[in-house]
Amino acid sequence: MTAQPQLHAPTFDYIDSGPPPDNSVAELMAGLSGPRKRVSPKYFYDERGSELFEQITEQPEYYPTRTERSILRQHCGDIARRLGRRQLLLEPGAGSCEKVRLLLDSLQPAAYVPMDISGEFLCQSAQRLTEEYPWLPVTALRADFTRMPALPRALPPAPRCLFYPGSTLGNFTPAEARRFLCHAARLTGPGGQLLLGIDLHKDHDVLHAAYNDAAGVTAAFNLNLLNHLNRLLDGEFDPGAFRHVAGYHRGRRRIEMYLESRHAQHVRCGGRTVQFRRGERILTEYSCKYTRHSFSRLARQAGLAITGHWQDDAGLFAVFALAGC
Ligand code: AVJ
Repeated sequence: MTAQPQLHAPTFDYIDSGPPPDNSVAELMAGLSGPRKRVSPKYFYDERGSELFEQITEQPEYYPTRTERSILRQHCGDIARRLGRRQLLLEPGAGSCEKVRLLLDSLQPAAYVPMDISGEFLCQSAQRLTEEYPWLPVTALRADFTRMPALPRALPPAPRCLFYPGSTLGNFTPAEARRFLCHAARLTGPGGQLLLGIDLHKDHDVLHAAYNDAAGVTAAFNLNLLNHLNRLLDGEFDPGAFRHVAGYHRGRRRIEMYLESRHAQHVRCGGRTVQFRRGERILTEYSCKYTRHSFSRLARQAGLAITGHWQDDAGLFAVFALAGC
């Protein structure tokens, strides 16, 4: 057991950079009115959606979360050697701050900065973490990382490392992912590093099953989006009139998830009527999969080089360390 730094009064700080401008109604109606209807996957995560996602991670077919955890648990010592200790550890979209626990004892960060747009949930999760790790200064930041120009000046001066687990980068198209990596590199600054969880390209059937679990939890997660839209848009979506569709696009190496209209219908929402043809789809999520080669190419395009790579024996998932090149 590595020596714990001097215990001192746990320092917990919560910085609320204010709610991001709420243009969700305009954004949603624009997506529902276009020729190819789409809704951002961020709208999956209302309270029920977050619960359903936790259930997805327990399904036998959905391997990413448990595989990433086993990689972090098994290689935390080597990861800490590669990244170095006493870093300022940043985590966008930290939510429950679950995964970082697997690294804290090895990484011994100088401080931890979980960020998330859902302030309350983040604050509770971060405070719980402070109680369990009294030696770790925690500054929880309510912010939309993708819109954040700079980090608060109040943070301790230490080399920065950005932790982005769960293959959440996969929700971005490669162009958006490149922009995200450039933004992350800018915020971590010179000498900064990134540690990312990336789901790997693999056998079609394994991927198909992971997004079409036998228990139907992913289908419920996808359909629950319509309940969330009804609340946000004062809408009349009937989840029963849509069906869950998820398939792997081999050419583009991504899972494409849709809600498909079972019959022609008119839906009132956002003060307007949206028409659906029978079989018409709403794109709800891309989940891009990478190979080591395709990910290193993406990283290079963002001015980053792979400095560390850890994956499970079956080659299902990988954790990459990156630094500016
Ligand atoms: C949280 C975005 C990584 O794409 O695998 C799980 C979300 N969607 N099942 C993923 C998700 C359907 C998940 N990410």
